[in-house]
Amino acid sequence: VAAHLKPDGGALRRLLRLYLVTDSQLTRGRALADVVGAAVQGGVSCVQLREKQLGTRDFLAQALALKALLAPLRIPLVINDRIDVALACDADGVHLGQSDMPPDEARRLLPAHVFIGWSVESSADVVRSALLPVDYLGVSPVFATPTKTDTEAPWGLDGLRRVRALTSLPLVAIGGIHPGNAAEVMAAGADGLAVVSALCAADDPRAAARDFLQRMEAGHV
Ligand code: TZP
Ligand code: MG
Repeated sequence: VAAHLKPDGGALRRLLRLYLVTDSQLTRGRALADVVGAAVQGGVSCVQLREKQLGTRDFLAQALALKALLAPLRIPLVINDRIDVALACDADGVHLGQSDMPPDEARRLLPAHVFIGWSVESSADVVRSALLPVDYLGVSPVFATPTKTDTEAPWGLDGLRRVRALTSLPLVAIGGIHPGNAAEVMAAGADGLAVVSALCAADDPRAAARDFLQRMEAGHV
């Protein structure tokens, strides 16, 4: 990640390829930084800090620790939802859901080099995204998942194909993704896979990340 340039579409697509989204409640007692460190050794290309249960102070402390880990490796750190925390830790990106700060407001508050991801849960959201200052879309959820249950109906692979046809923005698929479905999700039009449990809860997060990337390559996508 260049110091103060927002990655363009092509660079962003590459950075989003294997996108770890954290949940420290799923790491089975291991420190989050250890799990993230192992996963990036295995080839994770982007990390989003998403910790719904943490208060602001602990959330910021985690953000600063991950930033220190990832910046020397040129792996972008994305902060879920919290613009203030993103600013405080000099994050590379923020990820916004449909109930979070509207992208226009976030864009006004953030430095120009910080990229914005936006979760789309309906076709209307995808259409709306064309008018918004967002840099990639999270297609959410692609499959039903116990990790997040307060979602709209899953898109499925057909839905992901429909989103692909509606937008040229980089697309990250999220929800129920594991190495066994990685290739077909990519083939349906995703530029990257966003993964919580299949990386955070893996026995060996480094091996799990490698497994994802091998299967994505084997699928020639
Ligand atoms: N947004 C849509 S689904 C989801 C989020 C944060 C959770 C995905 O978790 P998992 O464990 O990768 O299915
Ligand atoms: Mg949110």
